[in-house]
Amino acid sequence: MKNIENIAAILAQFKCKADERSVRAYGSGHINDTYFLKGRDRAHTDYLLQRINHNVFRDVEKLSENTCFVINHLKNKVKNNGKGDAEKEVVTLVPTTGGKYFFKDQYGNFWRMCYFLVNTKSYDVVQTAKQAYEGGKAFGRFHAMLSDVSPHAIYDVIPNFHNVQIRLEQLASAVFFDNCGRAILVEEELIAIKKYAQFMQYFQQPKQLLSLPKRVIHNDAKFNNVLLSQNDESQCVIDLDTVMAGYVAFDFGDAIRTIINKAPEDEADINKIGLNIPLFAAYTEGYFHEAGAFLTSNEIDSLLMGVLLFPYMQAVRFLADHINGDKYYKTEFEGHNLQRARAQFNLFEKLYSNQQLLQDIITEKSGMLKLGVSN
Ligand code: ADP
Ligand code: GN1
Ligand code: MG
Repeated sequence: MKNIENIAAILAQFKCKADERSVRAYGSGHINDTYFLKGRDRAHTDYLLQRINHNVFRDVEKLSENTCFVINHLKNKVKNNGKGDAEKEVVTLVPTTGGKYFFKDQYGNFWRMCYFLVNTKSYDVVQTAKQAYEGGKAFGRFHAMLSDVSPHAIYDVIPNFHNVQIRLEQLASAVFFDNCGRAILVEEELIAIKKYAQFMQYFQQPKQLLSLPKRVIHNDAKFNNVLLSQNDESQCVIDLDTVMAGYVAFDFGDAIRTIINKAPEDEADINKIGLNIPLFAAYTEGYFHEAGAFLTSNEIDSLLMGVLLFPYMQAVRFLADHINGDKYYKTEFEGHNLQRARAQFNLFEKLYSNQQLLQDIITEKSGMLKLGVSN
C-alpha cells in the first residue's frame, strides 16, 4: 500500500483528533486503501482513513450520497428498535470541515474517514460455527433493515456489478485484446469457464427477472465485511460502498464463498480447498433467523444459485484481470489473480458437485423457520 505523503493536510480536512504519527496500513481489501490512526489522547477514539479507489468508484459524490443514506437509514432502524446501540452497530463517518463525508486532495485522491469500532474482529477465514451463525445473523438483519428501501433510492455506483453475462463479455474482451500475451497460457481455464457459462445465466432469465424482487443489498458480502464482537457476536456490517440493488441470493452466495471454503480465497494448493458444511449450515440458520420473515419462497429457492454463481463469477473476474495485466485488483505477486481464479473455480466445482447436499440444508433450515424452531 502506498505511503501517504500529505497525511497532515488530509487530517486537517476532517473534524477529527487523530495522531498523524500513528498512521499504518490496515485490512486486506482488494480495492480501497485503508489506514488506522490512533486518537490524539486516551479521551479520543481511533479512526480509519480510506483512500477510495476512484477508478472503480467513478462518481465519488454519488457513492458518498449512497453511503450516507444507508447509514442514516440503518441508524434510525437500530434506534427505533429500542434494543441496539446505533453507535456500535452502524459505522459512523467523520465529517470534513466543509460538512461533507469525503475530501479530494491536490493529487486527485478521494479520502473518507470513520470511527474505529473498538473490541471488534473480522475474519478472512471463518473458524467456528458460532462465527458463521453470527455472520448470517448480521447479513440477515442488514437485509431486513433495508427491506423497506426502494432499490431506486440508491444510485447504481457500478452498473452491472453482478451481471455474469457482462462479466463473461469482459473476459472475452480481455482475451480479444490480450494486452499482455497471457491468454494463450490460460486456455484450459477459459475452456472450463465456458463449459458452465449457460448454466450460470439463471439470474438473467426472464423467469427470475419476473419472480425475484430486487432489493437493496450489500453486494460485497465477504465474511470480512462483518465485524463481530470480542465474544464473536454479530455487531456491524461494514464496507458499504457497493450497497445497491440486487438479489438477496447475491449476498448469500458471496458470504458462503468466503465461509464454506476451508482455504483462503487465493489458495495455491487446490488440494487444500474443501467444503466446510457445518459452517454453511450455521450461516444459513443465522441468516434465516433474521431474514426469514420477509423472504419470498422464490428468493429461498434462488439461494443455491447464488452459492454457485459467486465463486464462478469471481473466477471469471480474477481471470479477466490477470489477462488484462492486473489493473483492477491489488495483487501481491505476479500471477496472483490467476491463482485466485483457479482457487475460486475449484471451489465452484466442489460446490457444483455437492448441490443436493447444500439444497437439503437450505430446505431444512427454511423449514425450521416455518416450524418456529430456529434459535
Ligand atoms: P476494504 O474496502 O478495503 O475491504 P473495509 O471497509 O472492509 O475496506 O475495511 C477493511 C478492514 O478494516 C475490515 O475488514 C475490518 O477488519 C476493518 N474495519 C473497517 N471498518 C471498521 C470500523 N469502523 N471499525 C473497526 N474495524 C473496521
Ligand atoms: C473486492 O474491496 P473488497 O476486497 O472488499 C471486490 C468484490 C470482490 C472481492 C473479492 C468493488 O472486494 O466485488 O468480490 O474483492 N470489490 C469491488 O475478494 O470490485
Ligand atoms: Mg472490506
